[in-house]
Amino acid sequence: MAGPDGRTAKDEQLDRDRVDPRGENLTTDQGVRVDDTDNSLQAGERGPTLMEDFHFREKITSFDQERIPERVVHARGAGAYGYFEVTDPLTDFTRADFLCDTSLRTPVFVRFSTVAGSRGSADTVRDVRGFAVKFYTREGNFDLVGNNMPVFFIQDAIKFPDFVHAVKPEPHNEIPQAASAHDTLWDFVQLQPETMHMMMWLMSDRALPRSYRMMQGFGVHTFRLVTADGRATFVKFHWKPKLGTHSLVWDEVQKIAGKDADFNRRDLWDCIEAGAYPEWELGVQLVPEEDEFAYDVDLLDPTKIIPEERVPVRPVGRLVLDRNPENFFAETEQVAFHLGNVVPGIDFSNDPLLQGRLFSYLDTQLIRLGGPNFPQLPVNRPVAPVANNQRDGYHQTRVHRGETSYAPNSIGNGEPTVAGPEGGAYVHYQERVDGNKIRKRSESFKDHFSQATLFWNSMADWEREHIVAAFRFELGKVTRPHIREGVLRHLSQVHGDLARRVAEGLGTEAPPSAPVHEESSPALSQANAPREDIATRKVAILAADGSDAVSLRTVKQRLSAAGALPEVLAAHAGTVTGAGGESIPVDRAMSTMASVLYDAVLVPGGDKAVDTLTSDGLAVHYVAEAYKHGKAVGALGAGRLLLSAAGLRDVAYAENGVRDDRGVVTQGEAGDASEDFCSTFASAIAAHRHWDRDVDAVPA
Ligand code: HDD
Repeated sequence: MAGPDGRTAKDEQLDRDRVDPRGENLTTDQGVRVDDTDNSLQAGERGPTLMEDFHFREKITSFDQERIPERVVHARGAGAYGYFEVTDPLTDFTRADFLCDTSLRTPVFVRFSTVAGSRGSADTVRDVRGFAVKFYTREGNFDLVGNNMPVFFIQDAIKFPDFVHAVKPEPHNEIPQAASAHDTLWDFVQLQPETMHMMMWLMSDRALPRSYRMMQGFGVHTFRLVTADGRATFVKFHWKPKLGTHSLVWDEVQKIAGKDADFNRRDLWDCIEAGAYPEWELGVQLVPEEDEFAYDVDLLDPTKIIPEERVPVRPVGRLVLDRNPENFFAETEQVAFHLGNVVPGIDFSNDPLLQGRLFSYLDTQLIRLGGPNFPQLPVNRPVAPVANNQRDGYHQTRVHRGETSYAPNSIGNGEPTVAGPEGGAYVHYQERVDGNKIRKRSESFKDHFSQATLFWNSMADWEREHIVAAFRFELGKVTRPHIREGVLRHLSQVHGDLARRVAEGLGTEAPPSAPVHEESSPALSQANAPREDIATRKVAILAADGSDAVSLRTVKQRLSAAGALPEVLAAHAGTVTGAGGESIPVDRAMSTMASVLYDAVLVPGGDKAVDTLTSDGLAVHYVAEAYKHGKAVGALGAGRLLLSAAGLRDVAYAENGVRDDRGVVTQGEAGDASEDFCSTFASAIAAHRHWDRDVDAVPA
């Protein structure tokens, strides 16, 4: 599916759809050239506008109707094209050829999103992130519409409108935007304990991804893989980011929401433009049909995981995003995902959340994209050929030839004909179903707390601290005491320690807690994410007139060589003059950026420069804030003085040689940055954050 130049069938198809008005004369939609688009047609210079001004009317009408309804949920998003390659074929489990044939490069479009906020809301809010992948396979489109958390808030799709109404801004005043910290969400939670496992994820750092490129993805539900001879295996899909799973912190995300509301979107765009292509590994957890009841959780319950330690995640392929869309509206806004888009070899389970989604996505596209022909939009169109008797409707762009649009027919040779399984047709898995029609939740869905406890047990100390702080913040914003009490009652069933610590922050007592199990799943902790790579990490180098240009250049080159993105910041744009009279180009003025937009801060030596920086409150703040957020902070020679000016008092600095004290890396000697300094600083950045610091005493 990829040409010799790596271009996919989807790329070729999209090329044919593109229009480029550059270099053309301005015309109306009817192709008539226009002589003036600045002045409407009037009866006299100061007279009224005339109805016959067709250009004016067409231009304004088109503008008036530019907007389509934003998505009810996941309105805020960013997308990219790329490809998927299977590395370990699943031939024994499925007939889907994109999962079996290692020579295929299947084109994809991926859209990441937040859930609750409107289309214009900030990227960095506490929320679940959507991770929706459209595979344009040779056998039709397959959509894997997942999230960055492996479970969901509710067990049955019929509760989805209730949940979404509760988490969205409150209906009387439309406040708060893109935030779960309000009464209605927590009221729902206290009355619906099945939310508790997901609430643990939502209150954890998983809800604050550093980058879309650094988050996991999950298909959430149990699906089925099916072979050509009709044998099925349960499957759960996992995406693992090559760069590891990393998060921001709460104080940081709140500030970034103001400093750069497009933080995650920009990050995705910039990295793809720079050729640093985001990559994930696709993994599967496979459960034979006969083991359906072998676990203490029901595989059909979307509020549960199967711990990786019990069923390992088998890596099977890789996803690479290597091209930004050309037009946000046409592609990212109009892309239409649907769980019902499956290809032969992939089938559903009876998960009641999944079953309901099978209805909802198609339904929503019909209203959002205005009728049944949205699969013809370029971003939605399969690369597999489409032929059927569906006709007409709003926005029909195809000109169907022939006399017949029905089956069976004799006039048109009976075409298009059905293929049958040998011809590659989709055949539904023949599951035997037998039961009474009832509205009743299965008894096997009843345990709402054990896996919330599992999650808590699996966290590192710093992750627990962040979870406690999140619950305190969110419940602290809840105005009705009975809602807070209701949630605390649930928390006491998750873990007594959690409930007690949250209650303390709310100035109240936790209800008595029952004993809980002690199992944990190390795979759930971000503390166990890979931490070797500094690729695409952003480093702020603080400079002023008199900075040691030699050491600055050395560190910058070393970091860049490892794929990091160091930038020189100074009080003003342009250049500063180094200690030896060198001209140092400034990438950005300090005031246009902020410490929270970087992964690390470095202060080169140079007495005069450090003097200037210590008396610049903004520079001091860059260092203090980076330290408080657990980031790597580096200083060479006199640069150490800026660190002390920033209040980093309990830190041990190098007197000579190099010292790394909990991610604060210093070199005693003035002069060029040593090899040791560069590599120690790089490791401190790769560690992502350093939570063993006492950050409370540092003002920022
Ligand atoms: Fe959903 C969008 C993920 C439950 C109904 N959902 C949407 C998107 C993602 C998810 C990633 C954005 C797709 C895009 O980028 O365009 N949704 C999930 C996951 C769920 C889930 C992982 C649980 C496991 N969703 C869910 C339920 C329902 C919906 C139970 C309804 C019964 N979701 C929708 C929707 C959306 C949507 C209203 C809004 C816009 C759209 O579909 O295209 O139909």
